[in-house]
Amino acid sequence: MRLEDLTLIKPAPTPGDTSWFTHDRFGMFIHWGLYALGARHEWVKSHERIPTEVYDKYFRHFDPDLYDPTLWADAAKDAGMKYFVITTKHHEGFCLWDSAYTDYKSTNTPYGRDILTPMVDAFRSRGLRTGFYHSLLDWHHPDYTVDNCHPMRDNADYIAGDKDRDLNRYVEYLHNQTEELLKRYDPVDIIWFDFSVGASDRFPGKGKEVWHSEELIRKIRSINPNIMIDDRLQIDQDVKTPEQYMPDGWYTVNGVPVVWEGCHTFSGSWGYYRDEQSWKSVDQLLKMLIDSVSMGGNLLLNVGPTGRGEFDERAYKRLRGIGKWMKRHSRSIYGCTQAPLEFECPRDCRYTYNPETKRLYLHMYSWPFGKIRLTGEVAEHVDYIQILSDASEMRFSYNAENRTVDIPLPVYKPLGADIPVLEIFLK
Ligand code: H79
Repeated sequence: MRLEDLTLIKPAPTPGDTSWFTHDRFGMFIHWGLYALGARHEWVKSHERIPTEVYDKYFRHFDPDLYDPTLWADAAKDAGMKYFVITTKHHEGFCLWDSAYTDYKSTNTPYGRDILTPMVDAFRSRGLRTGFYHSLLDWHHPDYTVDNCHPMRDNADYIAGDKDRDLNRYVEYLHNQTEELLKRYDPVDIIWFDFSVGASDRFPGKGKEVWHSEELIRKIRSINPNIMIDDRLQIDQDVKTPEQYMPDGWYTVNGVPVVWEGCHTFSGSWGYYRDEQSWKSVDQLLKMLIDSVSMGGNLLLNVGPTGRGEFDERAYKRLRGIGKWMKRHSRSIYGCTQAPLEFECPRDCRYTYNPETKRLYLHMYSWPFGKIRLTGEVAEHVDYIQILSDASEMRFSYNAENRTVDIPLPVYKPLGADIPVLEIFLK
């Protein structure tokens, strides 16, 4: 078959501009709010049923004296990330920017300053694109009614108070703040809402009717027609967002492959969690990135900064490890997607493919003994092979009768290639 005739999956078109996104592939999620002080999960208010008057201790003590977003932006850039998504507001309701619609914001804490503006400036100045995560849930707003995620879901008195709460006033606040953010920080590249709440036998859910999602999307596009909007307003827009699990193939909706981005944590929680011991290794994280791109998706990898405003050492260690690999291997990530369906991938390996340069990338998750063999259609297209980390030639022999390409390997894995990649130039 000719190279042009092979089957390359392209995701379904969307209303916004996803072209940069499916090229860049790798972004940094940042979860930062008052819960950094609790340091035991961003859902601590809900998990521990903490009333707002008690949770207020974090507001009164929020003073991240070491906050310097240029350090964060450098860390993201050095790790090879191309965009970032920051929690402008998480479920707790605390706002990182100087909103005209609330007093529950960073300027009114002991820190006394707007957090978002210097962050956006720092990341943009380093060439990263900007995304805003914005919580649909709000456990602080007086008009937000109780649902099955709410911290007061077991408090009968608080629940009784729902009769005086006007959820529409909250939704107006949500719309106003969204417009405020998108205008003040225009152009925002991604707006990442989270999430529509399911109904339970005790409480109704909250979805597209409650949020007035259609109207909200219209308002957003009137400010910025190209912006990417996620799927959690209960109306699919530009990107599907599998959270903390790996799809087993290209993410599909009704059988149609779509633009998708997996979001993952280093250690399980999103906000800073001091005592969490379940940190993933650099090797695991890199494989999650490679796996995602090999299935046509992106990876949004989360950092939860501390209450003093820093990424902790465990996060830095992983970001640096990822950056070390990305420095020599990002060519197998940026601009890449799933390989043509006709290509059979050798054992313990993952392909990614750059359709522009016509280069195929073979990621070797284990280093086999003696040789590696490409079989079938792919063997017909091999023009030249090198190890990506050092551009050292890999000689090979093509056998037309068996349709194989055999690539002899040294016994040892090449230095500096923790997950070795063969760059295969196709013809
Ligand atoms: O922001 C991060 C998470 O805090 C947020 N999404 C990412 C990006 C998120 N975490 N979990 N969820 C969204 C959905 C989980 C919801 C619940 Fe439950 C689990 C609701 C019902 C079961 C636990 C039990 C909390 C409330 C009841």
